[in-house]
Amino acid sequence: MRKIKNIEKAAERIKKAVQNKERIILYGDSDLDGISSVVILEEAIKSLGGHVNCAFFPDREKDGYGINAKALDMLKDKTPALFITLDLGIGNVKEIDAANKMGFEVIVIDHHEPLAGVPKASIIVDPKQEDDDYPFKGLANVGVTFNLCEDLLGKNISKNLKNSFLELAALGTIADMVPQVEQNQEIIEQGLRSLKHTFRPALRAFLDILGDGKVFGESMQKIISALNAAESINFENESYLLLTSSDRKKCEEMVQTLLEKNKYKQTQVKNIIQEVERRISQKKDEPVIFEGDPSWKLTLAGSVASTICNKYEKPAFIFKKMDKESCGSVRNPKGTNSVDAMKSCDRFLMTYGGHAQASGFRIKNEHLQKFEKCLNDFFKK
Ligand SMILES: [Mn+2]
Repeated sequence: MRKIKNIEKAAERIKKAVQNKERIILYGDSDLDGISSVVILEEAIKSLGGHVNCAFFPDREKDGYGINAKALDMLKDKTPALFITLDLGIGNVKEIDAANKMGFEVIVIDHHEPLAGVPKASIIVDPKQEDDDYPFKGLANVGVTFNLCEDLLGKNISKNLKNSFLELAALGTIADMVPQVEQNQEIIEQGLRSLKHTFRPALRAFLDILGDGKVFGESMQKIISALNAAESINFENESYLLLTSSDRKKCEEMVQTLLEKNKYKQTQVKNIIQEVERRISQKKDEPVIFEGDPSWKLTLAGSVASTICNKYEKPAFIFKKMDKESCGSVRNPKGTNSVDAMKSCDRFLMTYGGHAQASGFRIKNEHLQKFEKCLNDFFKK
């Protein structure tokens, strides 16, 4: 069977690090895809007898998406170490140069589109890298990581452990909104089947609180949005702490907190959507919806953009406008490509990246108008 490029290499390198008791740092994106990737890789490493020194999650709002200078600065006294990125990293050319200089060895596990150049990581696993001939390109990052964990543990993987990985892989895959076909479909089916009987205290707590174990319906969506509503503070993520906790009582408290937070988040999202709709109703009809505001939270931009994009069937660029820069999320209707659009306007951007249907960007405020026009021109074609 064909494998994702470099996945065996990455597994071998991680095994060696475990044997040699090297320090291992996991650095994941703060959404459920990134978090579930970190959790299952950490548990696979543990099951090999190894130990992860720290799991780090950037706050998208404060620190920005991906690897950033602040994180590297906080981690620099941990060198030498194996620095594994999950659900991010493929776009961090500069930051990975800096990490290399500090003495980290970087392994990138990602599923995002590579941009102009790939970073100088020691190993890159990303089904979307140019010379990867793995036939299925639609895996969520947790799907890629699940493949890696299977390679790491080989025949030693117990049925219970595998099922427990699949439960998180299913939730992360659904949360990341990748197409539910081929291996994604298998992961989701097997994972949800197992979820009903989960041993993981956090998921057990969710099912008990949300009631009657209707895993396939509403409860599951609530679990996903609650886990996605978690915040990363000082590079520590609430959902990660919850999913890795073995304290049943504590899990129940954390689940309640997250459910509350999510409710509040949903109200805020609704308010922003109303404001966006008010604004577009007063404008002339353009191919792209492009709206930002200083009061909008960046962490809500993705949800807002999704709803707007689905409703109006247009690319939606929703951003938080800060003092000098703006940062936002993009959602595109099927058949259009947000990354290609931004590539054609990249002279106005500081950074950008993601997938055809979902991506993000950062821009200097003085370029906002030119960027908007460039996008409209692109989609007029
Ligand atoms: Mn992802």
